[in-house]
Amino acid sequence: MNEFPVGFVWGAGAASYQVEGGAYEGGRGTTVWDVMCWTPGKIWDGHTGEVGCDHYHRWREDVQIMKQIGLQAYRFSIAWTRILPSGQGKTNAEGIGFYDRLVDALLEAGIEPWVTLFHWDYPYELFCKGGWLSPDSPKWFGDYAAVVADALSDRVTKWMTLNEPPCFIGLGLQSGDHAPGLKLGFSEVLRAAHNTLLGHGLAVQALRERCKKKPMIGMAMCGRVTAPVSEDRADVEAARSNMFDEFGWDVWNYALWTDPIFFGRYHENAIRLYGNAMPRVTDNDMKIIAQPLDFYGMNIYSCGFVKAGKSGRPEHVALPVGYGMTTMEWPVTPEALYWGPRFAWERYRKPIVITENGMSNTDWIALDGGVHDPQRIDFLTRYLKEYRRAIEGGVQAIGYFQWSIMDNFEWAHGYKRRFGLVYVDYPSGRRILKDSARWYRDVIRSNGAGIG
Ligand code: IFM
Repeated sequence: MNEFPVGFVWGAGAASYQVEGGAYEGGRGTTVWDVMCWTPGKIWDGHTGEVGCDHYHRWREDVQIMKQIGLQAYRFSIAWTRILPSGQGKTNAEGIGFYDRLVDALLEAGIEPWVTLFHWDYPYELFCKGGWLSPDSPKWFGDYAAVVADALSDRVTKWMTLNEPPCFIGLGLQSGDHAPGLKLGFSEVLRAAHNTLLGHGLAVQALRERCKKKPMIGMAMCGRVTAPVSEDRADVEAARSNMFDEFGWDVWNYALWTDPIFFGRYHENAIRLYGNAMPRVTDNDMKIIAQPLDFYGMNIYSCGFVKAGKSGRPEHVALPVGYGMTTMEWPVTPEALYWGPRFAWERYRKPIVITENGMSNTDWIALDGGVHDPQRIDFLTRYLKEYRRAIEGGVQAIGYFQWSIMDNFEWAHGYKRRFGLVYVDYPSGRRILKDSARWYRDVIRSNGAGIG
């Protein structure tokens, strides 16, 4: 198989706080990321998302660029506080109007909108009321989902509830590297995690109840992908076990999140290890969380490797000295896009969508005026080949979203990391297609055959 399956979706993504800018315009309410950026020393070089890529003003041009690249789908997130400036209560017509126009322009350009409800820009007013720790937080999120469904579901049919809960809970509430910058104890971290799962469930219910067109619903999850050092059965089982059965005092195990969603229960190893730190869970909670989903969105950038140790337990295997890495200092491990989808498919039997994959690179404008990024082309080619191998091996996978359509605000790293297919010259706002954007256009045109 050279091509990907018929109907496979090729897209790229971005998130509201990372690209929009217009932070004080259109009635948008304050978010925890605004506050994080105002806090000295939190973000590299004092950068903020106040202007971002100025997508809030340049969205028409951006849609045309997406069209030029031939994107079939664009994954973007809604800024909760553009819709509900306080996070709940009064809606903001101007904010809804922004996404209304964006959705219309995308459809007009033949690009399908894939909407993420929450990609980390949590309403500051709700944070002050307890944020994800509040027992009311699931309802706040569910109510917000209902408002968005009412506004956009006559045209939008692809939905993701949460983007990467391990990040906004783990980095936001446990390590404090991301907004809101808290360092909570583990039982509170788990309580907040449980509330996000409940919020996810209520949002799915709201979408199913209110969408005017039949929705396809998933979320965009991340976690620790593990690959075996060989295809030996014992190594493969060790890797699978490491990915789903090994828990630490953090939130990076996929199963912590998606076992409740797909199986309606927490993993027994988590329950055993965390003991009294586990949240009090009712049967009704699990009914809410385990809403049927249509796809499993995975954001995958790299993986670790294990082998079967003497006791049969997974043993970590270090990468060779001098291994390739991106400017995020993430290892270049294309196997992640084989083993991640394969293990997830085998465990949950839900169609996979790679909702993020890409790399940050040392891109700049060359003397000839172009932006040449052969590393990104090589990186994406390697990863896509592994994804195709997984599909050939029987994994049901229905889409791929490159991260990101354009360079953007990379959270605590500010603008120092460039992930885009499109280069953004921040002082002028000028967009320049990188070589990888043209390469991706050919990949899309050939339904993946172009990767060789
Ligand atoms: O930029 C982020 C994105 O917001 C969430 N997933 C990982 C990307 C790269 O760090």
